[in-house]
Amino acid sequence: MKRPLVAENRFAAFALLISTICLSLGKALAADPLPSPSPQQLAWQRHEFIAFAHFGMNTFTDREWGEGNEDPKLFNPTDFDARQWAAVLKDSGVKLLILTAKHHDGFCLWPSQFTEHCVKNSPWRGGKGDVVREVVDALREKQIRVGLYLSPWDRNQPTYGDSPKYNEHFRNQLRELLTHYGPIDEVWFDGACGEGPNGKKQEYDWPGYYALIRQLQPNALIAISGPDIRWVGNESGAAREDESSVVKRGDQLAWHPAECDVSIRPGWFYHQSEDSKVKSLASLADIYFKSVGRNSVLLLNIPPDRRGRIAEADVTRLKELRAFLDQIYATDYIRSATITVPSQSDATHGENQLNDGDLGTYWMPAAGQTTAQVEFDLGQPRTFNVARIQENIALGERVQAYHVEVLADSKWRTVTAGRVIGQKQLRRFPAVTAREVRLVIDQACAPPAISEFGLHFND
Ligand code: FUL
Repeated sequence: MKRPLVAENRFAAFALLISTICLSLGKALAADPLPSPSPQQLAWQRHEFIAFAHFGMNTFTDREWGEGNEDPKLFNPTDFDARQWAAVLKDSGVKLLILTAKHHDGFCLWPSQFTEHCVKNSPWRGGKGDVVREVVDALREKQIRVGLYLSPWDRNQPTYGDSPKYNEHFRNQLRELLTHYGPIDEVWFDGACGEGPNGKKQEYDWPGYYALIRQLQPNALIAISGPDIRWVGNESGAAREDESSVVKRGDQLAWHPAECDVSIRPGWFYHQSEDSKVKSLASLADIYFKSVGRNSVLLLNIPPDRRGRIAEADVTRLKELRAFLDQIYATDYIRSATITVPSQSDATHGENQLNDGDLGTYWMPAAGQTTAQVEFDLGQPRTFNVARIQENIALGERVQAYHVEVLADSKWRTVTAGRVIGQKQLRRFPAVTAREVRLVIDQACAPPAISEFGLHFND
């Protein structure tokens, strides 16, 4: 139902994504400087798992898209508790939360001086409340980073469609959000651009919005309809195999990592009727493998309910997910393996850095080699079905083809193979029992820099 109006920009981003090319570049890429992340993009990619909270007028009207003419008095959470959100997120391993400060209906969760359509005219906290403030404070107490969703499409604002006027209004709102709440790490722009009053078409001033963000919050990443983080192209939480952070923009290559947004429930907002439709653990685990495990960031939406709390069903499922992930990562047969390299490793980037648990250190073959192999002796036969491979993406995505082999019945056989590694690959395959394992880099556009390798068992 949201498809027809979902951003032109999101589809433009998708077209761009289709032309993702790191791998097909082969030698050409080696000649060019290798794209690599900004320090902010690098930190963000290493978060791996972040969350969305869709909360606002729609929570109280039981809708997904409001019309913009809702009475602000309808917004009235009965037991609002941002600390409960922060505690649940912390326990789940979420590193950043993006709050819908304003969705398409235009209702603002902070007391904006530029509109009456906001919390100050609601009965909640006697009209003195500020959801953004409470959420930001609760997140910071738990060292969770903050992102904000500010919908450019605004169905309430009378100036919408009167392009210069609305652009000014939108910049005013951005300025409020980016100056009153401390450091903001991600600004999330959906590109939806519905009709204004009398069929007027709003032209968004994207360059102006970006310039203001850069000025006020130079460390904030601008996502989706923005230059720093791209939409993966679907809302089901699945990246493609070999999803790359390197995309083609005109004649140039750029670093534009993928974010997989998906809701824990069918809708983006809370609906009591969906309490029994919270995604199963199996489905969330699959999403995790297909997003985090495919070199992308998982942005999981967890919509608070009408009390202003994360509902019990969601809390339970998040606990299950955390336990599942902890159990997978807890056993890593490479941690105690003996590692050897048939040819030589680089003098400062030896093979023992592959299992030190530190993403900043890495193994690199000697003498500028772009193919290489590393062997692991697990000490005794072990049963595993997940290989974890991580590049040091601070140096770009270098690997263009790799595979993992195991020695079983005196024969080496390939259990998984791929092209992109990037921040993290979690490669699933039928369980195999073996003592000797090899990671083979078949092709790379520069000497490969592999941070970590792991072997796990997914029950
Ligand atoms: C979409 C919006 O239209 C949905 O309501 C939701 O906010 C989703 C994350 O982005 O484009």
